[in-house]
Amino acid sequence: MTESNRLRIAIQKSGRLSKESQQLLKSCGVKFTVNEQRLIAHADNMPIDLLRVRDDDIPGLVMDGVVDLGIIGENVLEEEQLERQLVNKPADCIKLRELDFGACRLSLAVPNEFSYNDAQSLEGLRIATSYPNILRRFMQEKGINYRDCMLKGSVEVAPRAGLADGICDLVSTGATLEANGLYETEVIYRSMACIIQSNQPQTPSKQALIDKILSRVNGVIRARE
Ligand code: PRT
Ligand code: ZN
Repeated sequence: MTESNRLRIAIQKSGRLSKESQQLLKSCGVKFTVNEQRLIAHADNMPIDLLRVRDDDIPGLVMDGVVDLGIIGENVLEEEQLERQLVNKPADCIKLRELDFGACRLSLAVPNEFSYNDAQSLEGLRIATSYPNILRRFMQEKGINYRDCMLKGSVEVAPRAGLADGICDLVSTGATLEANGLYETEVIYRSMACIIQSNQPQTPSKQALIDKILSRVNGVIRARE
């Protein structure tokens, strides 16, 4: 029995979005206690269950209607949407709003000694990334041929390790690029955290709860501005 009368919200279990996702929901009046060992946290004062999962799983859980809402970086949402479109899986959901945390950009970067003029400088080169679909879209738009080097982590060390000529990775302060002798050449996607809803039909009571949460999120963010 996978249907539930309780609203299911997927948030990142542990990582850069988890504290702020929990804080946002608490500021909206959702009372819950997280047990680090548990996947699910039940709210005490509203019919809401929080699912604490890897961020990469959140868009798919929402698009498949397994959960009703998710809090996720737009970068991960966009990448999953492009991936699902390729393999004909459900790729739709409703972006309720952008949030006020999780700011970063997906950028191309090359070693300091690389002489870069424009994106054409990457023609025929190998680029390490965890975002192959967003990278492909950008390179196709520019008409540039390149080769992939898919890495889920440690993307920034790929050029020094001789695995790739450049990288396409998330940047916020730029300190990681600098520490690895790389410089940023193009921003290909700008991202914030966002809240998304499954496009499955909701019962009136669940939709009313979603509307209430969203209106409180709007209020919380307005007050923080
Ligand atoms: O375990 P799980 O799969 O859930 O987490 P994760 O390791 O995949 O993700 P996590 O927690 O690192 O990031 C979650 C989300 O936070 C990302 O998808 C982005 O939406 C957002 N975010 C914001 C960032 C950054 N800023 C960021 N700086 N995610 C990653 N980084 C990394 C980046 O990959 C690079 O290694 O930080 C480094 C660069 O930071 P600077 O400050 O040195 O430029
Ligand atoms: Zn992840």
